[in-house]
Amino acid sequence: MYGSENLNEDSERTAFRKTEKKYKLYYDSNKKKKKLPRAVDLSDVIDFKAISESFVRNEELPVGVSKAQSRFDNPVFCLDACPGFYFIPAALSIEEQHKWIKESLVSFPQPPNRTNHNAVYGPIHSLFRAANDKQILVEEANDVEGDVCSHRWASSEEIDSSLNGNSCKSISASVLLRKLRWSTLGLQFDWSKRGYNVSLPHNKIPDALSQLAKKMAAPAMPAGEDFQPEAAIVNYFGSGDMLGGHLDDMEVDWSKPIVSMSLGCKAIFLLGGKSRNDEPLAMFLRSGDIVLMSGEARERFHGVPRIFTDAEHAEIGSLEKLLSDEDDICYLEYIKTSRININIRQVF
Ligand SMILES: O=C(O)CCC(=O)C(=O)O
Repeated sequence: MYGSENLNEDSERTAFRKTEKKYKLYYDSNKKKKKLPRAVDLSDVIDFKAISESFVRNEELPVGVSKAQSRFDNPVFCLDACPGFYFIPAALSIEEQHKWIKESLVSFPQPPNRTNHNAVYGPIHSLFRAANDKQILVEEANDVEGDVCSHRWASSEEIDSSLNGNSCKSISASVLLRKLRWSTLGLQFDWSKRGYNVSLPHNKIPDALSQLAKKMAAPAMPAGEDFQPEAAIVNYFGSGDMLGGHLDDMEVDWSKPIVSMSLGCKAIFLLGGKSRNDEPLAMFLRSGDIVLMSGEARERFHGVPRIFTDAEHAEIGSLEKLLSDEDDICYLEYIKTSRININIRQVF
């Protein structure tokens, strides 16, 4: 999945790649050499919020969109041409969004959960707190084998005084937080092997997340079966970040959905076909939306070419209001320019 941005010449020419390029964030410079985001035509992007509002008003749906059976208050939509794909607009309340943003920043990247930083720095504890305290990660010493370094958090004053000018490798927690791209919960996914490594130490998916995923998975579940959340990948996007087209095919039973929740800035999601040559549909994902992909939909390439961090398009006004307390400013500062996706999976 990650690394799929490293594309060869052939994949550069596929319909999926062309659509990714259409929506990706590019900058142009104006006469004063100021970088400005290039305008993009969003008229083809499916807007399930608008569809939902018009459905609630007059029970009308655009051609190709249907309402699925569900016990939720909010309507659940499907696309007639994409069996197994479900979209639940505004599935999470603003309070739930707040809770999961906080968890995604504070507890989900905590060891034994792995993050993209593991490969370089080993396990890192308390990254979010360290970023808020303006701490710096310093390399202490190589271990006996000489290939694993231990690290600790230090303040800049400590570095200036106690390290006495000795050069040592260091990086600020705020840079590491900005570069946090994923963390994995429950059974740990091994990106190098593109599979789950059940021998890696792990905690179970937190109970509240598991309960939420079970409830949200219901519209896509085979009759009489219960969703068993065993693993989750948390993706963190900053401005300019994208998730290239990929398939999630490492789970055993594709009849079970992937439950995918969006938090923070609005994004564009591309839902393609079984080949990268199939032209994908583009749709907006907003904070609180949930997507389910099960059955045939599991065989479709999908990705996120862009997030919107400008005030007009990010659409996080209600979150901004909720996070205006002093205690929450740190979350607001992060989420104002970021998006988090938590996708929960049954592995076996
Ligand atoms: O960020 C998203 O909404 C999609 C995430 C995704 O496709 C994945 O992690 O497999």
